[in-house]
Amino acid sequence: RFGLKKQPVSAFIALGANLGDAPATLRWALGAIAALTGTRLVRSSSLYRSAPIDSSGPDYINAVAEVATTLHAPALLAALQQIELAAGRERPYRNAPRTLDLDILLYGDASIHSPHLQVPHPRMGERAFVLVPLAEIAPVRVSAAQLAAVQGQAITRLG
Ligand code: PH2
Ligand code: MG
Ligand code: MG
Repeated sequence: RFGLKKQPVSAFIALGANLGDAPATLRWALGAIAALTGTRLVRSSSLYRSAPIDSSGPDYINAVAEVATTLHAPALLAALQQIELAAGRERPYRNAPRTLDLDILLYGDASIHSPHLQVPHPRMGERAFVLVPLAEIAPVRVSAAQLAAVQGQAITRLG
């Protein structure tokens, strides 16, 4: 209605890269996310380094960012895919090494089960490279049991 603005939703985005200058690409991507229409970057985690999980190639650099956005989830996904493409993302096969991967982890408290978008991200609970940076910026979103379940996966916070 006239005079009322859409309420922003808090969403968490996982960033990952293991080709090219991954730290530089992740920093660039955070700026590109912050510049999206109707979207504010609330906070972002440190950068982390870890070995590929169910993937190959060089070590990954990962981070997690929280945004407040008025974009609905499919529009946010489309915008993130545009940023991936701008970073030279190619998809030769599933879990191939990549210049940039941007995944929606959480979108408010929504449960989304469409062919192209599943939220919460179905594998986030199995991955230290998601849970550790998420716990850094949103400790209430990650339980001690979840962190314990991935403690065998080595992950290094970059200075
Ligand atoms: N992403 C994957 C598969 N494996 N491993 C690490 N360490 N970091 C990732 O971002 C990652 C992965 C699929 O998106
Ligand atoms: Mg991914
Ligand atoms: Mg992805």
